[in-house]
Amino acid sequence: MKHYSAFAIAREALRGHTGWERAWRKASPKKRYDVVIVGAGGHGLATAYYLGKNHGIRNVAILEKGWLGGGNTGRNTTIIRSNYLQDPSAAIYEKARSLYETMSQDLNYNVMYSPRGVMMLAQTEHEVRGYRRTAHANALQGVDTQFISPERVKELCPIIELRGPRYPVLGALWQPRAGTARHDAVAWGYARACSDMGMDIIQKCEVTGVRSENGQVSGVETSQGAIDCGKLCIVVAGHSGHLAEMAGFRLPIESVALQALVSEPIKPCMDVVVMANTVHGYMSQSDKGEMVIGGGADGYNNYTQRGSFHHIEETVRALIETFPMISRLKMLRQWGGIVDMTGDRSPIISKTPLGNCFINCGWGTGGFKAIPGSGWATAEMVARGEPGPLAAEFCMNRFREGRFIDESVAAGVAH
Ligand code: FAD
Ligand code: PYC
Repeated sequence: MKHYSAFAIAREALRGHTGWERAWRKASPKKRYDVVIVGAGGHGLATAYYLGKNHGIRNVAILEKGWLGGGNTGRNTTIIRSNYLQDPSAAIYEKARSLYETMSQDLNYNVMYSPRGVMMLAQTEHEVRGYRRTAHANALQGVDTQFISPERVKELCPIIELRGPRYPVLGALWQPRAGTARHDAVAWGYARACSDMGMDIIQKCEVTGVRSENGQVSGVETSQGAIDCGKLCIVVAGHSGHLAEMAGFRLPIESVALQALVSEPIKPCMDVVVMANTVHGYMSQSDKGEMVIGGGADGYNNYTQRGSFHHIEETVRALIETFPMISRLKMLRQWGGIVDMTGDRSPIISKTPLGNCFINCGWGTGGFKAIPGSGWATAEMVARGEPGPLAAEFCMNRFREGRFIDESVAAGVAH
């Protein structure tokens, strides 16, 4: 793999950009792999990357039914933060956030990580108490957050109206090192590094069946033929229930659409991310100048990977209370992704009833921020056959045993 650098850009500029090579190889399936990963989203690719990098396992295929990064990884609003309440969540999201800090150097790929700060507005007394509690918990967990006053909110984000008609801003939970990254660059950066390690990324390869013998997976059926494997790892977000059914087990997961939209580009007006969970909206400004906006998840289960008019209206109407200046903006486009939601709003990183089959899912509305930490933890579980400390609490047995990791507030998006 050629090293990307300022020198390489200058060299290519002088020779008409004819020397760039493909970022990842086009691969066809081999008969057998040590590990097959289903799903080339951020979590599947990061799992493959850390399998190679941390555990030396490189005979790996990543199978993707569409194009890599074309699921939720390429459809999210790129918010990265680790201000969760429960200890297992803070540990994995903070691990992920810290890996994001050095990801561009680690992958030699600019993922445009921008630690611009994220604030979650407190707009009711209940939220004030909740976010103060989170700030205390984060202090004990080593996650740098503070509860800040309305005056500080206004200083950090001058376009906010503190005295909204229904919900005044009473303060905010502020994480200064949280921020955003370019979502598809994260997928592309991992893909390039995986391909460089000799792994096969096979696009347009849908898994249609899981073969098993004596409680062990022996391989998968795909739209490009049968593939044998030593271990199988399912990382398909909104399609997890479907894949689990193929493998013969059930998951405590619901699939719903989550939507977002962007405005026309405008001059820089906001250099932090703001989430307003009471009115159900959040907003940041992209490097292109578009206002990136999202709201709550659809209220009914569905697999429609697209936006809807009532969602634009509800989200924008709510946000205008807190950001009156957006009332004059034109909206450019909207889209949706299918998110996989568990009852406690925490992910599943787990062994399954099949001995050599593992699953990573349930990130719901908030898994972009977790990609590197999740990939790290899942790779460790797949390599060793047992979850390590980062993943242990996220096993699916917690639903049978009643050991929920309740993050419905920290999820930050209304469900
Ligand atoms: P995906 O990226 O969806 O990857 C799964 C892949 O599996 C897909 O590419 C799919 O095609 C493939 N697949 C499915 N079935 C099969 C099959 N049978 N065979 C082969 N391949 C298959 N999170 C945040 O942290 N911050 C945010 O700001 C944020 N905003 C969001 C906004 C929206 C509108 C949406 C939809 C989500 C948002 N999220 C956010 C959530 C985040 O996007 C997801 O949690 C995360 O991207 C999940 O990544 P993944 O790799 O698990 O899934
Ligand atoms: O988890 O921070 C988040 C988030 C914001 C929008 C969707 N998810």
